[in-house]
Amino acid sequence: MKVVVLGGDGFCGWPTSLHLSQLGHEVVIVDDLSRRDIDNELQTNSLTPIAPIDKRLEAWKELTGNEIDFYNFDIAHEYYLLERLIDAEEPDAFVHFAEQRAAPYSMKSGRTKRYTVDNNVNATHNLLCSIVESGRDIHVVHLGTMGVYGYGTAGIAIPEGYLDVEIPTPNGDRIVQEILYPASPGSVYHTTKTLDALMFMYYNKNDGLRITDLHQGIVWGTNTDETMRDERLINRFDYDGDYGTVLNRFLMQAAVGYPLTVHGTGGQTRAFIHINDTVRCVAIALDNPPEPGDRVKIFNQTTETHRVRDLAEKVASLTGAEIAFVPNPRNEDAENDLNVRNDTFLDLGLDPTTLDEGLLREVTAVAERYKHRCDRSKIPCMSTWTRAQKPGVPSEAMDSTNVL
Ligand code: NAD
Ligand code: USQ
Repeated sequence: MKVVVLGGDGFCGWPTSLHLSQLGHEVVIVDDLSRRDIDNELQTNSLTPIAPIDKRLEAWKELTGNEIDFYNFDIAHEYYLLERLIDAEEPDAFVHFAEQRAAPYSMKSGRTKRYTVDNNVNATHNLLCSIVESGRDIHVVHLGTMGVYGYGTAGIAIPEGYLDVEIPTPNGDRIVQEILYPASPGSVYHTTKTLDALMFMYYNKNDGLRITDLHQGIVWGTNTDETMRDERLINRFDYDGDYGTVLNRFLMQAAVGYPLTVHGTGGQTRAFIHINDTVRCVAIALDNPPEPGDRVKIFNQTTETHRVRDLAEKVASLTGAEIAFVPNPRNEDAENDLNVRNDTFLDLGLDPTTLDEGLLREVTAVAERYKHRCDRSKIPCMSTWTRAQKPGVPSEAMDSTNVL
C-alpha cells in the first residue's frame, strides 16, 4: 500500500511510519514541524535527543534501503498542497496524526484554545474535502481519543463508537436507534476530536468516504523495534507539564529524583496503550478497511485501564520515588471507574502489551540515560482549566525551583 502519514514526525507518527515502511508499505510523511516549534515556544525539549527529520530519514534509508519521502506543509492552512499531494502521490490510505494533541496546552490561554480548534478542525476537514475533490477512493485512518466519551461508564463498558438507544415515541411505541456514543470532552483539545467524529460521520454519509477512527488511550513507552535500531531514529519523550503524559512522566520523574505529581487524589482512571501496540494497531486498521458503503469504523485502541494513584504507587515501589499529591490543575472528576471494550483489535489479532515491570524499567532506563537534558522547572503542570484550579506544583518544588 502507499500510505501518507500526516504528522509523521511526532511521537506516534514517527514510529508508525517506520513500522509501516518495515512491513513493506510505501510511506510518505507530511508534517509542518509545528510540534518542534511548540517546544521552542515553551522553551522545553524532548528528553531524548530527536534528530532533525532529514537525518532521521537518511538513517532509515541507510539501515534498510527504504526511502520515505517527506513534505513540510501545514495541512490546516495549505489546502491546495494537499490536493496536489494526492494527485502526485496517488495514495491508497492516509493515517492522520496531524493535530495539536496536548489537553493542557489547549487550555493554556485564549490563543492556544483558538490555535487548537483552528489547527485540528481545519486539518481534518481539509483532508476529507481534498479526498472528495480528488474523486479517489482513499481510506482514512484517524487517531481519535478515548476522551471523546468522557471517562464515565454509565454502568456499561464503553462500546466501540456506537450505542443503541430506545426512544419513546408520542404514540407510546419505542423505537431503537443507533447513535454515536454521546460526546463528553474534557478539554478544548478533546472537543476537537468530537468535532472530527461528526465530520467523519457526515463525509461518510454524503460522499461515501471510507474512514476508520481509532479512539486511542494514553500512549506510554518510547521506543519500538524500529526506533531502537539507531540513535538517529530515537523517538521523542515528552516530559514537560503540557505534553508529558502521566505514566511516562512518573517514570521520568522517578529517574530524575522529582516527586511523582499525582493530581488531586489520583482517583482518575484512564485507558492506556504501549507505543508498540499503537504502531501495530494502525497497521491492522490499514489492513482491514471498511467496505464501500460501510459506516465509519470506530475501534477503541487501548489495552488496559489504570487509576493514576495506583500507577504512582507501582512506579514508587519499583524505583523508590516519593509521591506528591498536588493540586489538580484540571477540571475533571476526582474519582471515576472506567470500563472499555476493545474486542475489535483483539479479534483482529492484537496481542496486547500490558504494563509489566520489564517495560516500565526500560522507560526508566531511557529517562536515566538522558536525565541531564531535563529542565526541572518544566516538570509541573502549570496550565489550569479555569481560574478556580491551581497549578500542580509539589510544595517542596516551590522552594527549589522558580516555576512560579
Ligand atoms: P505529536 O504532537 O507528537 O505529533 C503530531 C504531529 O503532527 C507533530 O509532528 C506536528 O508537527 C504535526 N502537525 C500538527 N498539526 C499539523 C498540521 N496542521 N499540518 C502538518 N502537521 C501537523 O502527537 P502524538 O502524541 O504523536 O499524537 C498523534 C495523534 O494521536 C494526535 O492526533 C493525538 O490526538 C492522538 N493521540 C495521542 C495520544 C498520546 O498519548 N500521545 C493518545 C491518544 C491519541
Ligand atoms: N495526571 C496526573 N499527574 C501528572 C499528569 C497527569 O495526575 O503529572 C493526570 C491528569 O490529571 C489526568 C490523567 O493523569 O487525570 C491523564 O493525563 P495525561 O496528560 O496523561 O493524558 P490526557 O491529558 O488525557 O491526554 C493524553 C494525550 C492525548 C490523548 C489522551 C487519551 O496527550 O493526546 O488524546 O491522552 S485519553 O486520556 O484516553 O483521552
